[in-house]
Amino acid sequence: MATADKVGQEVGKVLAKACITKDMLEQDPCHLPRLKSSDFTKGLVVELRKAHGVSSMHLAMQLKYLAPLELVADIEKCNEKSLQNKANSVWEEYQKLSKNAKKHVMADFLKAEFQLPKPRSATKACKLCKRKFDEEEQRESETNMAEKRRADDAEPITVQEPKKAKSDGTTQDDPHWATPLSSFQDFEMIKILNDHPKNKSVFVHGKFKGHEEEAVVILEKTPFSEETLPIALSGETKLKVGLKNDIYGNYHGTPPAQVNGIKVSVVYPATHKHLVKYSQQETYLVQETEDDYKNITLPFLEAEAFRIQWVYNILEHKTESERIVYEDPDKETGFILLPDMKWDLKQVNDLYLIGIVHKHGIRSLRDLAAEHLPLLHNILKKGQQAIQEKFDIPPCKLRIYLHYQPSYYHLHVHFTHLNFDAPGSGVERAHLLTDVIEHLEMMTDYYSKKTLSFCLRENDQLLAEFRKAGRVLEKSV
Ligand code: M7G
Repeated sequence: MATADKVGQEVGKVLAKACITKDMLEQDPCHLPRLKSSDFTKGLVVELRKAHGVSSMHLAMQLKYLAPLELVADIEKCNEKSLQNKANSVWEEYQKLSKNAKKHVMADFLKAEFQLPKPRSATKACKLCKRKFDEEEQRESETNMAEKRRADDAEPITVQEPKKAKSDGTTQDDPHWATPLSSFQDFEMIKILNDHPKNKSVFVHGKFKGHEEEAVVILEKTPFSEETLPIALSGETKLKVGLKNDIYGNYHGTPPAQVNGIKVSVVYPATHKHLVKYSQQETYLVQETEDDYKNITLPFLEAEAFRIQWVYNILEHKTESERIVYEDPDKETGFILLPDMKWDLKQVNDLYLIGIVHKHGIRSLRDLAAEHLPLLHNILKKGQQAIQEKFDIPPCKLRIYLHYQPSYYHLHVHFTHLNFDAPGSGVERAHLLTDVIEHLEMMTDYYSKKTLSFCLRENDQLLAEFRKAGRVLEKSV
């Protein structure tokens, strides 16, 4: 609640000054009209950032959506490295609060009397923010110093550092696909890879005109949320009658854009493995013994595993740092807890977070032994605590598990809401963290010895390897 209080006070003050109404907060800010300049003084955002540190920066970003265009330009020029990234996350920050916390924010907001904040040094109420701000400033200045040192140390003839080639053939210099998309203009659909009418999602293979790289796009209709229902059930939703018979009616409804969003995930450039992963295929259950792992799986995944650069980016705070829900930085037992790519953070009943361990070299469940128990206990306990604090969800409403096989071979734990039928939470793939802990407590080499079952798909190369070794039960014996 302490966090919600803090957010409440800050949001309240700033929003009141910016003349942002309760209604506006309940809508997706991208759809709102911008405020008039006079409502919003130039420099306010910067002042707030100085005064309150990181959490005000989040606020600033929310305001960015509402602010007059010239101020937006100003915010963008702020020269704060992480400012742009945070911009995209600020709305999520507010959305992530529990219903109660949101009410809190609102209450503070409605009764707020605006006062320009005192200078940072005089701010007592925001010690935490100030500390974060100081740390961030220090980190930035260290990075700048390091960059400067590198430049100073460079051979005089080297004007620029040589561009490093990445494994996908592009260079470090901003490949075209590094820019976030703003629409699907120029997208050319090649094929529907898979279609899930039940989940209301579709997986599409395509390309962008003029570019060679392939893309996988996943479109998914999102669940309704209590907060947006009043908009969906208002005069703004147009209804076209399909059938009316006595007391029964069917309609085709067209709700306003802000409650009509879909979740869009894009893998671009997508590799052949991604296309296989997202394609519809027959699946087969295999039982992997200790020997199968050593002779078939391990050599295969050493050669073939998915790139895990995205994991290192998260662990090194290069990407998604503003989305981190909790971090324990300990090198042995620490981890980062953050929203899974699959969760849009719009509602907690499909909550999906992942805890990624700081320690390198633990590929999967198979590598776990009793020596990892402190790490696993820590993830379980601190993960539960963080989710309770942040989202008001108790441990008894969480499904906490590891996948075997995972797609990415750097140990991570899935945290999903019990009410959510998350993909991959079935018995052939999910292993409850509490069970894993207990098994290791009983027997340290449990997971290197145990025969583990999992599904493989028709086009999966690993299935071919199991078939080659005669290890797929195609007929009953
Ligand atoms: P997994 O068990 O290795 O494979 O889980 P799965 O994807 O087949 O389930 C990896 C988890 O990481 C999945 O739940 C992914 O949705 C999630 N994930 C994958 N990527 C590339 C990202 C990412 O870039 N950011 C975040 N936050 N989550 C990701």
